[in-house]
Amino acid sequence: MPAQIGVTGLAVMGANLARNFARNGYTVAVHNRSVGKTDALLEAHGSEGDFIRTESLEELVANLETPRRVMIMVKAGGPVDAVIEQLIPLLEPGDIVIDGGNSHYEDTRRREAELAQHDLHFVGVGVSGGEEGALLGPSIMPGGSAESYKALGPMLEKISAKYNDEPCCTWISTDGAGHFVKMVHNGIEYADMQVIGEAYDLMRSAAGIEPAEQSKIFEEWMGTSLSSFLIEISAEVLGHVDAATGKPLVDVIVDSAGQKGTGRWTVVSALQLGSPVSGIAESVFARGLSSQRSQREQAQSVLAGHESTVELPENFVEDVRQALFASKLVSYAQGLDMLGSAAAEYGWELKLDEIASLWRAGCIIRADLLDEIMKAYADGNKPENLLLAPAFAEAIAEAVPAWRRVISTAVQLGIPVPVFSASLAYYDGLRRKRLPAALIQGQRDLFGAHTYERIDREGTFHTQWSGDKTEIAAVSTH
Ligand code: NBP
Repeated sequence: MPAQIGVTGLAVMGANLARNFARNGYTVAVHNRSVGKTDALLEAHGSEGDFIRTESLEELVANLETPRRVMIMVKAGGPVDAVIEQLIPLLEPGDIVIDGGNSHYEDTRRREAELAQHDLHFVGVGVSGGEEGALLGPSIMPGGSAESYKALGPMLEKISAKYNDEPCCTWISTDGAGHFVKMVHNGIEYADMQVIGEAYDLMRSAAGIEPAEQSKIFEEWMGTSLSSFLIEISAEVLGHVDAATGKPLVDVIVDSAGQKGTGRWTVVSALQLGSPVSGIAESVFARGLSSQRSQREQAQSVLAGHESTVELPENFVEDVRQALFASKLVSYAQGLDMLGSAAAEYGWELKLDEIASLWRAGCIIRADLLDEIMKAYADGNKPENLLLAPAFAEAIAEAVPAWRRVISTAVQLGIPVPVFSASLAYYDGLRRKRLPAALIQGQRDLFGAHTYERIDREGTFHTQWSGDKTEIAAVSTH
């Protein structure tokens, strides 16, 4: 029997996805550049379902039913292009090439256009959930043509994570939309992790609450609007004692956070789109700062702090919880707003309620909050910003007093809370009647004749700064 899908690239992600397809009843043809990985997979897990062992891409393709579905799970970047190049002459019009790796969405857009010239479908699929998700059910964000989804979607939905029996997989939109949404998901993940880190640091450094006790606090927070996978695992990490030293594990881990690049991609894309994802950006920068160990070491003795003593409010822990919740909401609002900007730029029809629904299981940012986000965008509701949806405007308003208190405390004590602060600045910036951008427009007009608009008249204007300072109507040079 021919296979319904072929997977090439059997390192950890490809092998686990292949097993997931096989465990769900599909016949899977498997291939890896070096045959050792194929044999290792079949030896260890060949009994889990129907696999067809192949040694070349020719053999892989020859074993597939039509339209052929070939999933590429090799290292992102050049290797994906190399495999595509080898596949093109082997395939026929209507066949579907799927890239389930962490590819940049611009690469996916380019590849989709190239393969369309050969009448081949190219589907960039965002897959979230790491190794375990790939095996047991990831959150899946497929792009590509709607037509290709008809032949591929049901299979992806079957192997995806389920939330109340609903698959965490739906067609996102054309070309690179799936990889774009996955990328923004990762940006939100960075911010979500950082705000939890800031909450921990505040409770530890300002209130002296030890990790073991914080673990219990985080467990309690699982019963609140913060309930999420990241809060749950934070409780576990904070409660873990290092066997070698008897200290809390968090105290013996080097405080430099790594990154693989998708958070950075989110911020670069946001800058290109003019999308103000300040909280997400600060979370990426915070990881960067944490990694500058030499500078940090020197700064400890060189840079003065001048911290003040602060009397903590009685309900400091609850204040921190509210500040964390509000900052987290802003991260989601910024990420979703960025999706809106990308949709306008690339002509994607992104349904934000469906996207929120995909993230409810299988992925790192799964959280109860996503149900509420879905509701905010359901029934044709299109708040321009998540924070403008009535339920969220109300929820964040309740947290604002605590949010301000917590950030003031952090500033007085010299505890950096970059995402808490950037998120509050975003919130205040959004709601403020007048911004100093008016002065910036004046400056730009003075030094570069960039012109400005007036609040009381249509048109574009320029003040003749180096002349008699009268105002003239001008053609915009923006
Ligand atoms: P890797 O990213 O480590 O890539 C290893 C695979 O690429 C091997 O099968 C290797 O073949 C193959 N390969 C390379 Br390298 N160059 C090749 C080439 N020129 N031609 C053909 N094959 C080539 O694998 P991974 O960690 O399983 O990740 C796969 C994808 O999934 C990546 O895009 C990664 O970023 C993404 N990923 C996602 C998550 C997630 O949570 N969503 C987690 C981890 C990874 P060989 O065995 O012959 O060397």
